[in-house]
Amino acid sequence: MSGDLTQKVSAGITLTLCVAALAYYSKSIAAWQRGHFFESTIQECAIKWTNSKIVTSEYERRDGRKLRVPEKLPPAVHVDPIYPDPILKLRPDYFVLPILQNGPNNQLVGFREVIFLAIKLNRTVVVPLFIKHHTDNGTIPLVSPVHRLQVEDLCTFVSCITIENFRKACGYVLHGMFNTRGLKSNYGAVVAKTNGMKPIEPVLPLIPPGDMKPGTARHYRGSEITKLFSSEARCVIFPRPLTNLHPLSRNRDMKEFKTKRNFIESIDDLASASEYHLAITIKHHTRSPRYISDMAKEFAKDIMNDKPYISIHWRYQPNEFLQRCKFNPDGNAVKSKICANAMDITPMDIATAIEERILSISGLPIKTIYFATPSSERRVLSDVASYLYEKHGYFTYSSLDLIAFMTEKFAPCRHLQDHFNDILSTTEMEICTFSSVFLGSLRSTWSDVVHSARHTTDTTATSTGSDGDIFTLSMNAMKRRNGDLIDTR
Ligand SMILES: Nc1nc2c(ncn2[C@@H]2O[C@H](COP(=O)(O)OP(=O)(O)O)[C@@H](O)[C@H]2O)c(=O)[nH]1
Ligand SMILES: [Mg+2]
Repeated sequence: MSGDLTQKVSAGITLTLCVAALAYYSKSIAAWQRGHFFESTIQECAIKWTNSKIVTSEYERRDGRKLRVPEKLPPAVHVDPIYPDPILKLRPDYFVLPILQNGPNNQLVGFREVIFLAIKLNRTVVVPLFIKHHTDNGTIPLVSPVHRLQVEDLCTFVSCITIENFRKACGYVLHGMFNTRGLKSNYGAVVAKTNGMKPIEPVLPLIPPGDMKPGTARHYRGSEITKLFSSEARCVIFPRPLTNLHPLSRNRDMKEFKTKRNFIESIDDLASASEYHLAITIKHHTRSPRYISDMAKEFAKDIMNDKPYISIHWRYQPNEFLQRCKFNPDGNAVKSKICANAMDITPMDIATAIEERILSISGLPIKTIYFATPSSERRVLSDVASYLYEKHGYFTYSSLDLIAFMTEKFAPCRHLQDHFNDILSTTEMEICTFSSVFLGSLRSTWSDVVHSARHTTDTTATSTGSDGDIFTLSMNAMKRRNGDLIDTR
């Protein structure tokens, strides 16, 4: 039956592609008959992904161009924020530039931390460079911020400038670096160089001063930010932000928030807001780009027939994610649990976990599944899908369907094709965000970002009360199968 399902899925994809090709060619023949073949075949990209304020070439550097520091440094000039009248207007001549690292969702989580800090320190946020995931090789390594967030949503909330205006506003000089990590002493100078700027001193001054142990990160609370990081240095970088800041790394209170749904909407709100409240508002304003959300909604409507669906994220590829099992110097308990069990979980265990969750939801007849996973895990996906189809007639969709959908949509969009995998992953995250129920992968930021988006997005479809973690559910199914766990269902 596994073969049947695979055949069914590929037959579906082939059919979709054939219909698309037929539609395309019949249009072309009609155009040729009308005598204007050439004009009509050059289709316009219908996806509205651009933002007129963001110059793609400044963020993607497609030609591999290295930025040069001007020989004679021009004086610093005043620059306006990207949107002139944001809700939270911050000092226009003090800045913080995040230097992002790791995978796309680590970058997003880190960026949120810097926004929090910028608001507390009253500094304009520099919209930073975003990097592609290391598995996304062979493509341009940088991706414009317009493919990672809805820049307008962020920059009408808080003062932002672009990276090229940051250089101009700083006279091409960096003045300091927040001292949040134990880094090599030349780190600041290297960052300055890659951004076409100069450090004010050969070793960029640290804020606060003092050496940190190599490889360590500073953890701090919101209430400590002003004391630690206030400075007269105007143009400052924040190296490799991630989860240093306490309130942003917690997902608690989410349920309470869902019912209140009161974001910070004015500078007066900010004065009385809790740190948690600010953190959640920042998450709300750093959601995925609207064109990607729209594409996810269209996929759910047109391809998954607008049915209520459960989404799953399975992230445990042996050759990538589980490689981090080699490094667990602190003996982190959650990580140890994943490393000890992930390889023994079978597709049948995952299918059992999904089946049990679907059957436990009363009042919502779910028969449709979206299974998100990196491409190397498609075998797991196909076995899970066949089991659930055979036993219950549940129909599983996955990136295979989404790829076919996006390939057709992106045919006239040359620029988007260059970022296909990056956009594919974000679109899958959006499909999970809008699902009725979501089962994510423990210790994956991809899943964590989806969990928080489900709480900070306006949608009626989501019912976060039944959300959970597919790893623990599958591990329990495995333990019951092995007789290591008493069946208490
Ligand atoms: N298309 C797709 N890509 C995935 C999926 N899960 C992980 N990836 C890939 O792995 C990257 C996730 O890295 P990151 O954002 O750092 O999250 P984390 O590694 O799960 O904590 C994504 O950018 C994708 O390239 C998935 O379900 N679908
Ligand atoms: Mg990662």
